[in-house]
Amino acid sequence: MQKLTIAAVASLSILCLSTSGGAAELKGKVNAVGLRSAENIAVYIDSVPGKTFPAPAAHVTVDQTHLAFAPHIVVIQQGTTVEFKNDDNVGHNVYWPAIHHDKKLAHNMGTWPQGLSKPFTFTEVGDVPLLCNVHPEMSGYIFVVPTPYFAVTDKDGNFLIKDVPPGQYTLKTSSENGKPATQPVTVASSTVNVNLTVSK
Ligand SMILES: [Cu+2]
Repeated sequence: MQKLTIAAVASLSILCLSTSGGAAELKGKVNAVGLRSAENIAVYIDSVPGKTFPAPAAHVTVDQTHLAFAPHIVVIQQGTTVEFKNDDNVGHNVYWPAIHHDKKLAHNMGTWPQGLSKPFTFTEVGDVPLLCNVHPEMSGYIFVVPTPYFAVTDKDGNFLIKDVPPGQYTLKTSSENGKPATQPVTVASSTVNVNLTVSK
């Protein structure tokens, strides 16, 4: 019985060591000035010196449902494949007029019916405004960021980025209506609190 307890304690401490591993979490709040809300703002670390990040294997789905893109805002790591899915009983189109204001990266995915999805792999970093040429009122956003260290703010502007290795970074924001903000941040081995201001 006692042996079992010791073994359990030992494995628990190994687990703690391996999950912390010197990594920390970045916890913060975005203060939105002149915006309707602080929700749906992408916050990300723009680079980790000396590190590159392989494209994630997992695909991300952007749905077209009830005549809207869902979720309205998606943040993905560079190289991620997005499955654009039509869940409405009308045909939808997906196109973007530019990526990060570069019109050469405009793309039209075409139009397809309910139940089908089409993949696209985003290799360029930047803001991707999503539109549907069947329904001009539909809009969405994909923010393609260069690292896996990103989050989206909740309705109160809070965000949490987990498992960040120690170092000095630049934290950046992207949002539908706000100007991009940057903030230097030093991450040690515990929770780091950071506040950012995003203005219109
Ligand atoms: Cu549509």
